[in-house]
Amino acid sequence: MNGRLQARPPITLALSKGRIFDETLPLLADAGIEVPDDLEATRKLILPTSDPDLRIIIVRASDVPTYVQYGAADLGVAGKDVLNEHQPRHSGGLYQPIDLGIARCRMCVAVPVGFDYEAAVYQGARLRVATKYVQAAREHFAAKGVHVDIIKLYGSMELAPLVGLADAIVDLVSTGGTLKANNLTPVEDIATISSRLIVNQAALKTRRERLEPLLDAFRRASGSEDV
Ligand code: PRT
Ligand code: MG
Repeated sequence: MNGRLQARPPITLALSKGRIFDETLPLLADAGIEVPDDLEATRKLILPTSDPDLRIIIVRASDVPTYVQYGAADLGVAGKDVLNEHQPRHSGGLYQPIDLGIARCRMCVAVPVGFDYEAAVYQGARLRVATKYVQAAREHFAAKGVHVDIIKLYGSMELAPLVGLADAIVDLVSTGGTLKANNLTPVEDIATISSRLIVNQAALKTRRERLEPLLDAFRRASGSEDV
């Protein structure tokens, strides 16, 4: 032992590009934290912030819980939709203390305009449902007692009913513009969605004095109660 203390990595916050990054920045700014890099212009995946002890990593939206669960990130911001699909859902390691109220949308069942969804469900037809949200769709239709075949897709769900891949989709809707542009209409709401701050449980214990002020800042900036 040479007696030197091992330098600890800065607190690491995992965000995804797009609306989560865009809507988290103002919350950080409220906490006095600026992100100097222009995300559009840089290809960097690790971004410093004005706080030397806080850095941001850029990952796919659906990978945020994985980075936080394994402790590669101390914190992250992820949609409730993503958290609901994350496996194993009830594993330890992930704590969801704050609903940030950002990136809001609804999760819906949608069908082509003119498709009689109620009649199809009433007649007990076996519906084919295309979605990225397999878990949520399964739970929704099981609770209704409707038999469905779920077809897993990774994007552009709106296309599936237009080309005969599925009768219905389960997707996120915010303005409704995408459904409308593809001649689809929402027929059922499954859930309201917003993004949560998630925290690695071990980090919360070992780095509590660093993380608590950040959590408080997020709570204040989002005007959120603990969930
Ligand atoms: O795009 P990528 O495959 O990398 O990942 P992602 O789609 O998971 O990431 P991203 O950045 O698109 O979304 C991140 C999070 O934002 C999601 O996990 C949701 O919690 C939240 N969010 C809020 C949304 C929307 N609103 C939303 N409208 N995510 C996706 N959409 C899509 C929707 O799937 C549909 O294709 O936007 C389209 C509908 O929008 P409207 O406005 O036309 O209704
Ligand atoms: Mg997307």
